[in-house]
Amino acid sequence: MNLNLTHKILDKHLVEGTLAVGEIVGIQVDQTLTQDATGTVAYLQFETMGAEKVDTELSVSYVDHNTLQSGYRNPDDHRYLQSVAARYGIVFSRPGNGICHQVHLERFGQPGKTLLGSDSHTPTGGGLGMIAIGVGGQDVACAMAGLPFYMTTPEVIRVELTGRLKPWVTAKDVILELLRRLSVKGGVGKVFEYGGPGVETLSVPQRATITNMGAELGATTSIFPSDARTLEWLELQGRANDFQRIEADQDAEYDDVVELNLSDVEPLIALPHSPDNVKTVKEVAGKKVDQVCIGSCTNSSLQDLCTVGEILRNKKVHPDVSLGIAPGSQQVLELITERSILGSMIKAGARILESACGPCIGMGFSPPSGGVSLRTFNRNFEGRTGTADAMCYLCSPETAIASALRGIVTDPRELGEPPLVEEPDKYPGSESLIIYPPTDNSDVEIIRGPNIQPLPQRPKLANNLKGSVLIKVGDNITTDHIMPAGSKILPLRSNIPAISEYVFNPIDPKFSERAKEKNGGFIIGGENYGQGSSREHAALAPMYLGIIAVIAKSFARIHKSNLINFGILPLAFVSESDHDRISFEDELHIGELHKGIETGKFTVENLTAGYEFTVWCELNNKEKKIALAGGRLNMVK
Ligand code: MIC
Ligand code: SF4
Repeated sequence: MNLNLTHKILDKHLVEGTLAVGEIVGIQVDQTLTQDATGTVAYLQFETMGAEKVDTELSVSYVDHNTLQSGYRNPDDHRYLQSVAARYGIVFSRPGNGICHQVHLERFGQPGKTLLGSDSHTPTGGGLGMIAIGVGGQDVACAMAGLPFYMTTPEVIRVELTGRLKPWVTAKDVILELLRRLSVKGGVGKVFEYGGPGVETLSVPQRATITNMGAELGATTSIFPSDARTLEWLELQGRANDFQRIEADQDAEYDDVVELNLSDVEPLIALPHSPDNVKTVKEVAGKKVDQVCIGSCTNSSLQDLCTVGEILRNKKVHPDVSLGIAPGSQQVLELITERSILGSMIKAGARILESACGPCIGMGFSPPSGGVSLRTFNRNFEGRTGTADAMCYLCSPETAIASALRGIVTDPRELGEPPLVEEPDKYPGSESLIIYPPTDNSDVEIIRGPNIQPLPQRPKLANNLKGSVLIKVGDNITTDHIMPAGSKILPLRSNIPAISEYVFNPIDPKFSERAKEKNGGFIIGGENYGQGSSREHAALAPMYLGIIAVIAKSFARIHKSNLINFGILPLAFVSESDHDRISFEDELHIGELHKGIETGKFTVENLTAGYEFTVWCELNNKEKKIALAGGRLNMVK
């Protein structure tokens, strides 16, 4: 046998197709997760499928993104989610219980299983040896209804780890090193499978930091083998029964190999405004810092917070820095309280935030105008902090806290000996905020508040499309540009007409108005269009505004399938120079669309400038049907 770990797990779950790079395969999904910001739409779609109960081994609905509850909207959403969970046999993790990925790692993840989540950082589960993939809510809804998940078989890249991390160098620096080398597009169509002698030097939470931020590489997912360290973690969590040893065969085959000597990694930091804009901390040292945030699904484990708390012991945060700390889960919060870590943080002057996504998604704790914010998070896209001109840097908790103490970007190695953080004898179950569904769900009523609006629909695909270019954007446009989040907009996630007012708001506040005036039209994009989150709203709201097609140089994986699922054609330029030729407000016409869906080729007439160009859209048979139906919901119905 010469199977790599990825193929071993996929093979066991294969229900359709063959595992050959580029081929479409159908995978059986063991577990699903949703979070509140994507969950309401996912469950609204699930409801229309008419299933009696979820058809998975485990489905969990987390509330972690929008926990501010300013006004009735969020609590309405939470109540809807809780009632849907009880109705359909889904475990419900209440607000305050923690960030979905951290809690899932602690309580539910299992080596060798498949997990589909309506959040792009679902690959965190890869730290436990799972195939964990982030997708749009509609894919999760289908998986909950027992349908397979269809995907293009990715390449499998072996990341050969050797050596051992030096003191003060962390898992965060490892993934920043990969982002520095490979860029935010470097992982598109790939799975990063970690192996080699360096693996056993990393704990499960460290591995999870690395697989979590594999999302920033654009990867389909990332995975570590399940070994003695995995067993150790599951035993501490009281879940040894969930353990299964699973690793690649000795002579496993890979599509490519990346070598990484852990001993060579240095403390690194990503500069504004992209996670791949990486420099060594030394190069940036001395820069004045206004704010430091510790937390997020990347770096909020017990180990991370204990390290931070120990460094802070008997010290004081610099007077010019505001330090916010959000523990990743109730379990972490419970343990740092017991171990007097929380006390040392409070005494040092930290502001303790709720166990939730919080500042990572712009839900409070925004930096001041032009402020420098150092965050242990995974994304530093422009405006994501909630302050349009803030400068957001991404680094390890060690670098962040050293900088919080000194008031300037500081290499943590200047702090002397690193603190010793011991594992507890046992992690507490911490299930007071978890609600298991009742066995008899027959009289559970689904509760909808006025914020829960029905989903808009799109008619079948017409054979001719005409419209004007409503916006033309460059490379690496993120879903945060297309459909921003933050405390003002996030509460509108269950109300598509209301949220659609904010499409492209950070780059063109008049976009929505113009789209409505013109009855829709085209979006022109550059490379890696739609990178970042899994939010379907970045497709659903443009669909509501009448967007017919996005014509771009290339697309990010999750966003591309969200576009198809909501009846928007993701068309790619055949010749990149056609991107340069096209102008804002040009009138475009595409004829013979139905034939184009079949052949993958379309001719676009630029009626304003008087020329034609070719675009392509390679769809598998299922996607062709979805595109013709005007979206997946129409088809499933
Ligand atoms: C993010 O980190 O961008 C989010 C918020 O978690 C998104 C999901 C969302 O927009 O609700 C993601 O990563 O998919
Ligand atoms: Fe939440 Fe941030 Fe993680 Fe997204 S990246 S799940 S917003 S903590």
